[in-house]
Amino acid sequence: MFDGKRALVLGVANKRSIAWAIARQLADGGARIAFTFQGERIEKTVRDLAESVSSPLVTELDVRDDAAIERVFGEVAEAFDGKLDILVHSVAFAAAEDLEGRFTDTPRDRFWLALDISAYSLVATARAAEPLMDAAGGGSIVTMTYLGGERAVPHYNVMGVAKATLDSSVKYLAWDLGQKNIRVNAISAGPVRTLAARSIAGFPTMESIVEERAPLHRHVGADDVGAAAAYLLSDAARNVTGTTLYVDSGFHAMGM
Ligand code: NAD
Ligand code: 0WE
Repeated sequence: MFDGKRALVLGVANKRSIAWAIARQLADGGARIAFTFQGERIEKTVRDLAESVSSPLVTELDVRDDAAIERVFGEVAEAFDGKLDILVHSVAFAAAEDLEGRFTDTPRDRFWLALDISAYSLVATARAAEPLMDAAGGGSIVTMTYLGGERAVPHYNVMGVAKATLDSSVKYLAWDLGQKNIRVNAISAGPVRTLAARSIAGFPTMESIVEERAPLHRHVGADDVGAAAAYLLSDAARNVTGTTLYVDSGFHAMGM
């Protein structure tokens, strides 16, 4: 499905990362995949995972850093002959203290931190990918979102505001980049047990709520998200852009 395709994947932290489930799908389909990681702490883990899919490029990227974004896309251009077909954006962060207590109490600096890392980073990386995707004759970009950007989910707080910004950015990017045959879509996943999720108090309760109330009565795994991403990133979704695909066992469809 991805034979000869060139992909860049942002947001692998370990083997449980949603980004890694997506990368495996791309690798199984025959894509070449470059990876970025954030921070020395996870460098070895990401390098080992990348090596298992014969990645040509593993490089550090903190998405807050414009100069680093420019450097990384230069490295990607070099690795892939100036072309890129696929960008996977699977990055989010809010200060741990802002994912508990009241949204009302979010201070200014940490509000902007969450939006910078979790929403603006899609705009900055899509812009950097644009010339490489243009050179490839088009491309597909997928980002990860959550229902907490549309509805108030207790404790999701400033991350919800960041996801609302991300969701809207998907639509404006889809409009701008559609001109160059670049598609931009989001996947809204139900709670998945990853590094970013496991540290959240009450996460098992969230899985139970999905199992009880969602039409399919089962919680979501990273593999489920990987399979949906494979569709959006493939030619099967050639006329799909600016949309959100829910991989949440149908939870979002319920009112009670
Ligand atoms: P994860 O911890 O495996 O991935 C989050 C990634 O964000 C990590 O790789 C981390 O290094 C990266 N990151 C954080 N700050 C960064 C920075 N400044 N620069 C570059 N990278 C940075 O967890 P995950 O659950 O796989 O999260 C991936 C995406 O999926 C996020 O956007 C998250 O909001 C979204 N999502 C997760 C769930 C869930 O329940 N796990 C549900 C819906 C959406
Ligand atoms: O997007 C997310 C979580 C993203 C996330 C996780 C962390 C944990 C560690 C962002 N920043 C941080 N910062 C840290 O210090 N999800 C969709 C998973 C999630 O997180 C929640 C949820 C769900 C679901 C937080 C509260 C309530 C529900």
